[in-house]
Amino acid sequence: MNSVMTTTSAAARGVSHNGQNLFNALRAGFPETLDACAVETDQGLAYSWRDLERATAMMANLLESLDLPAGARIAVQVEKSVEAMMLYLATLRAGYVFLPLNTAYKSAEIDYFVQNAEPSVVVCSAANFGWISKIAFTNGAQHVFTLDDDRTGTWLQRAAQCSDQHTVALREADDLAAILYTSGTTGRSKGAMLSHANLLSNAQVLHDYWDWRAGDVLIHALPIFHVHGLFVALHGALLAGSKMIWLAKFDAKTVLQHLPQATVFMGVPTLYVRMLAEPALTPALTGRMRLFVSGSAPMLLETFTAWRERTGHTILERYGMSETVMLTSNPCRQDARYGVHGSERRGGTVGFPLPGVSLRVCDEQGRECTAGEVGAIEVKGSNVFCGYWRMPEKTAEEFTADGFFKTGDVGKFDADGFVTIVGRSKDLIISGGYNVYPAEIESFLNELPGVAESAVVGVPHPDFGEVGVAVVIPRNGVQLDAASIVDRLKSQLANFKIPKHCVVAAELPRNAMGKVQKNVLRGKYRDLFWSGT
Ligand code: MLC
Ligand code: AMP
Repeated sequence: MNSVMTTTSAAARGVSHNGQNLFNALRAGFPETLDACAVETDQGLAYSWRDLERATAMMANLLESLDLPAGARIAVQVEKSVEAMMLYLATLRAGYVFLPLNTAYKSAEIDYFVQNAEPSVVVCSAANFGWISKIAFTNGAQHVFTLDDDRTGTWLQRAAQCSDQHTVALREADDLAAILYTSGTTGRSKGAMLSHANLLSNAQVLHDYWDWRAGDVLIHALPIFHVHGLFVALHGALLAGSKMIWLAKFDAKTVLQHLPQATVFMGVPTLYVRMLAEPALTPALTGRMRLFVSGSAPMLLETFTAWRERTGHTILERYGMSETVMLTSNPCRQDARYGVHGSERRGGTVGFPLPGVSLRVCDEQGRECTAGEVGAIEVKGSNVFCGYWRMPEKTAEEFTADGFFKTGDVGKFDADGFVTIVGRSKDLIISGGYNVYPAEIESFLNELPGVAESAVVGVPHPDFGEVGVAVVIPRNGVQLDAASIVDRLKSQLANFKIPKHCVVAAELPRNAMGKVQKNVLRGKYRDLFWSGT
């Protein structure tokens, strides 16, 4: 019998737990019958809630046996697997700080993160052990383990020797649970420090706002190194004691196959675009589903509308970021704060500020805008992070005098209270839900031999929403070849950051002040991949 169908989760029942460790709250969400299926994978594996309990205990005991300093960072760059998810939970359980890294990152990127975060433990795939362990040990890590997506690796070998009984480490609300690196508009990435309270408060708000319930089944198709897959999706399912259908990688056909067994799906807009391209997507297939969530990047109104026409379901769009977890959401059920509009999911908007989140839109003078006026989005709440790792000045710059975090997003409220994001003040490209900072790509381009300067801009793309285009200016008398420039970048940067088009040009357009006019470049290349918007 599947207990998630028959029992109310402990979190929903309000069972109390000791201490402020986020793991305790997630564990309290497990159903009473621990033998029920918690995770079913696309490889045909099944894990019970007891498996999650025991494996996280063993892994937490392994971490504790390593005699790590308080607040030690556990950096993890591994392919998605249930064991990798357990490693995250075990890190919480043992009271250390989880540092997930995108599997696409290459050595220059990993080198920076490891130097900056100084993790005590690094876990990587066996294939990358050589170069990653070198970086790790050079930067003071005490332990490097391997973990692969076929349930092998030294991490599991060592954990298998540990006891499956473990007392959850006591942690205060403000103690760090995770550091998520997020690129900067200038300079290098910054580590956003998230506490147990940041993550738990947001997870509890979403549990309620999205009406998670016994019997929910989540299709988990997102990577687990970013907020969306690691926190929003995973915490939601665990708090509700909901079974997860665990896909190692997003594939539209595989998701469609599993839709009839599921009730909740979360994705970035690219995932919806790809599923809409499948003729098999029909209302019959989505009959059991109750909630489709989209976020991390803007969803086009035409995708929102097409989804409703094809499936009969209205996508719930929400907005968040690494520094704040979730900020706004369209309603799942009636939101009493918004009267007649309180149950409407309005396409093109990201909905209402979540309960407990103060969100304001301000003009350049810091005055709060009225409905319809566009300004900078600023936020406050228990979900807002504790600052950037070892960057107190940068942290201070990003907060207003009255304690609001400056998101770098530009938006407006409408008269009914819905928030719309209309742009970004930060120079950022969001491609398939991943953030790409032009400044970072330009700094790599500018280091290449023969390059005088460069500019990277985002242009519309039918699949990824937005992709980068690089314009490169050679030094006097140098012949540059766009294809070999791209090859050089590929050897140094994560693949999703590589501009999808590279042009060698004589000069960059500049204004009277000498500033590069990126808007001119955006206009010039905007129809390169798609003229649909
Ligand atoms: C892959 N590629 C991308 C890309 N993903 N290019 C640009 N943008 C992307 N996002 C390129 C690769 O470089 C490669 O190119 C080719 O596509 C195939 O790679 P792949 O790995 O096989 O791609 P695929 O599996 O199709 O991945 C696409 C995707 C993936 C959309 C499934 O990008 C994805 O899972 N995105 C979700 C990201 C996410 O979870 N974001 C949440 C951030 S949290 P080549 O040339 O090398 O062959 C956040 C806060 C919030 O933002 O609010 O949630
Ligand atoms: P990250 O730093 O990876 O967490 O990305 C956060 C950024 O993604 C936000 O600051 C927004 O610019 C963007 N974002 C997240 N959700 C949405 C959304 N629903 N619509 C538009 N932009 C979004």
